[in-house]
Amino acid sequence: MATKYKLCSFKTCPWVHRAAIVLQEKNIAYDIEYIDRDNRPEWFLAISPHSKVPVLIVDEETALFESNAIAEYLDEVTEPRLHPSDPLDRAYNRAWNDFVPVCRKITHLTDATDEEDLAKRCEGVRDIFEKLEGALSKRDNDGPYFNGPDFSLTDASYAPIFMRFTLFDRIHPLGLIEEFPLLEAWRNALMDRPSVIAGVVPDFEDYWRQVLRDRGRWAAQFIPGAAAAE
Ligand SMILES: N[C@@H](CCC(=O)N[C@@H](CS)C(=O)NCC(=O)O)C(=O)O
Repeated sequence: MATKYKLCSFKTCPWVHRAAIVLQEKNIAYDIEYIDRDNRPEWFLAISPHSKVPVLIVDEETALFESNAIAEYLDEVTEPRLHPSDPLDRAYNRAWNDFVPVCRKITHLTDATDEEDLAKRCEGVRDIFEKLEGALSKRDNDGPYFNGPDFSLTDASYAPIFMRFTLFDRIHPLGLIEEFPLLEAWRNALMDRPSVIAGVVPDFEDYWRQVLRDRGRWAAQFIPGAAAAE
């Protein structure tokens, strides 16, 4: 019998998005349950040691937490393998996957309180972009993905971050990613990938904007029609 998977999620969570992309890439059927971030149910708190999503419930029995562990598990049990087959390449990819938490600075652009704060945050993002551009420049191929023509777990790790960056950049263009041509091409390829699109709710961009408004973020003023809606 096929293994049953249920993904516990918040709609905007980039870490859940990473797990969903891997499920999509492998054509694995799964249920998804969205829980209320501000009112997490008892059953969820009982299975998530740090009370965070994602949790992947396997066969209604084992609760896997941590998006990286979930992605690696799914990669081991279902073809096509997304991690490179060469051990050194695989370790190198894992190392860059471990760099993803540093990239939270990119998604936290939404926390900017004014233009000055945003400019400071952009400096941090530029520093990360420089490092990623450096990694991409070491490829001996034309991409477009992290390792080249084949989509990998590392692409699944970074796609959620770049999607959120892109949504921010659309409401308040920063002119930042354009400084890094390899990174921009990688971002564009990730944004077009069907698994990346299918890994979030339909109308995710509208939902993301709504959350920005609901949380009263400074940047919400840049959403087209924001002033008229007030
Ligand atoms: N390292 C974790 C991070 C997961 C994470 O931070 N999830 C956020 C949602 S995007 C969360 O559940 N936050 C709730 C909280 O911090 O209380 C992973 O990769 O799965």
